[in-house]
Amino acid sequence: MMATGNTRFVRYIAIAVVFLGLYYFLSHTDYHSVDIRPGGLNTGDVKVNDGAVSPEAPMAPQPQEGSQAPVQPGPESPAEAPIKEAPAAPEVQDTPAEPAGHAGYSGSSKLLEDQFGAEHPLAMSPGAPGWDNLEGTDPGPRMNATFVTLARNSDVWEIAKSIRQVEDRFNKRFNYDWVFLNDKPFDDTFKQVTSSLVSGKTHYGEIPEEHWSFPEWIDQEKAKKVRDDMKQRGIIYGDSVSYRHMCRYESGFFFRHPIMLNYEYYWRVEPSIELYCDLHYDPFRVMVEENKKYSFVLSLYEYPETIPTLWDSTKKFMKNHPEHIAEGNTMKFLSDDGGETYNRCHFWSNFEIGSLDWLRSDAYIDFFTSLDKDGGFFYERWGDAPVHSIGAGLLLPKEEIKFFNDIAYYHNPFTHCPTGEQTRIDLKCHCDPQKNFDWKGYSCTSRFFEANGLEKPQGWEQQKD
Ligand SMILES: Nc1nc2c(ncn2[C@@H]2O[C@H](COP(=O)(O)OP(=O)(O)OP(=O)(O)O)[C@@H](O)[C@H]2O)c(=O)[nH]1
Ligand SMILES: *[C@@H]1O[C@H](CO)[C@@H](O)[C@H](O)[C@H]1NC(C)=O
Ligand SMILES: [Mg+2]
Repeated sequence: MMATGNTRFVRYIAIAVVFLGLYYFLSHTDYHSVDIRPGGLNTGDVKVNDGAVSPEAPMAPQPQEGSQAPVQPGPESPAEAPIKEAPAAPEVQDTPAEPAGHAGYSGSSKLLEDQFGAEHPLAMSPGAPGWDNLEGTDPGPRMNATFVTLARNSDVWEIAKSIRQVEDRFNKRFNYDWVFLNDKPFDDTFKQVTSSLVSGKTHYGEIPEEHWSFPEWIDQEKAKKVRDDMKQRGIIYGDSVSYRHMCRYESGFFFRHPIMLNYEYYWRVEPSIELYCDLHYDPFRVMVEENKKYSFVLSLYEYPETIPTLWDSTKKFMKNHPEHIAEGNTMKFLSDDGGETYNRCHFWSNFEIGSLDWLRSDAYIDFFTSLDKDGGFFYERWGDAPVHSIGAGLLLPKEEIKFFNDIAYYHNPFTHCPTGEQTRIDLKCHCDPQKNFDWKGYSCTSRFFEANGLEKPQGWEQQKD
C-alpha cells in the first residue's frame, strides 16, 4: 500500500518535472526563424544568422562538437534541464499560461501601455508600489523593445561582462530580447556564451556588405591619404577603415537591419561597460510614457580633428530640408551662436535608449543620406555620436530627449554616477560619486540642462571638479 503510493507520487513528480523542464526550454529558446518583414526599408538581401547551435531538431540531445563544458543551459542538454533548470525559473510557475517576459503582449507599445499600464504603475521612487520587488519577473507590461550590440567575435568576453551587469541590474526581471550584429558571421562560442547570459531571446544578424563598405561615390585615394595623414597626427582610430565602417553603420544602418525592424525601441550596449545601480523601473516604458525618442547618460565635446566639415554638411541639410527641422529643438545644446558654428557637444552614443521608428523616419534618413553623400565618414572620421546627437538636437522637439540620471554607467574613460547621495543609496549604487563626469568642465550635460531649462539635481555643485 505504502510502496504503491510512494511510487505513484514519485512518478507524478517526475512527470511534472519533465513538463516544467520542457516548458522552460520552449519559453526560453528561440532557435527558430525571426519573423522578418519583407520589403519595408531598402535593406537589401541579408543573411540572418539567427540562433546558435544546431537549429534543426533542437529537442534532441546533441553531442557538442569540440566541446568544452556546456556553457548553455537548456538547449544543448535538455535531458538535464528539468533537474537543473526548472527550480531556478520562478517565472514559469508565476505565469504558466504565458511565455516569460511577454505576458499579455499585443500590438504597439502605446496600445499595450493603455491596456496594462494602469495595474502596474512604474516604480519611480522608493515606497512606490513594486519598488521593493527586485526578485522574480516584473508583473508589468513589456514594450516592443530590444537590446542591441554591434560586436566582433573577439569581443565575446568583454560583451559577456556587459550583459551580466545589464541582466543583474535590470533585465533578469524583464527578459527583453538582445540583438547582436556583426559584419562577419558570429561563431558558436559567441552565440553560446551570450545566449546563456541573456534572459530574453537572442538574435544574431549578419550585416549586408553594402552597409559595411565604401559607397561608390567615395574617392578611395583621397580617403587613403586622409587615413595616412591622421595616423601621422596621432588621431585616435584615425588610420582605421573598420572604425569608419562601424561609425557609418551605427549612424545610418543598424536600425534598418531586418531583425531590428521587429522592434520600436532599442538600448545600445557596448563591450566593457559597467552598470552601477539597480534599475527599479523599465526605462523603455519611461520612453513610451514620456514620449521620448532619444536618451543619454553622458555628453561631452568631440575631437575637432575628426569633424572639420560636419557642421557645414549639417547646414547644407538644414537649408535643403527646412521641413525636417523641429520647432523648439535643442539647437542651443549644439551651437552657441544660433547655428552658425558647432560647439562640438554630443551625447555619448555608446549608451543610448531610443526610438527606432524615429531613426527610420524620413527626417532622420534624409539627414543621414545627405551627410553620407558628403563623404565625411571616410574623408574625415565622423563618429556616430555627433551624428545621432545633431540629428536628435535638430529633428526632435527638445521635450523628446531624455537624460537618465538613474542609470549609472561607465564606458572607458567616463563615468555617470547619479548625483544625489540618497539616490545612490536607494539604488544600491557601487560607483564613486567623485568620478561623476556630469558637471565637470569637459561634459556638456550642464549645457543640456540650461538649454532645456531643467533644474540640476541636488549636490551638483560639489561635483564640479
Ligand atoms: N562587428 C564589428 N563590430 C565592431 C567593429 N569595430 C567596432 N565594433 C563594435 O562597435 C562598437 C564601438 O566600437 P569600439 O571599439 O567600442 O569604439 P569606441 O567605443 O569608440 O572606442 P573604445 O574606447 O575602444 O571602446 C563596439 O560595440 C564594438 O564591439 C568591427 O570591425 N566589426
Ligand atoms: C513591434 O514593432 C515593429 C516595428 O514597428 C512591428 O513591426 C511589430 O509588429 C511590433 N511587434 C509587436 C509584437 O507588436
Ligand atoms: Mg566602445
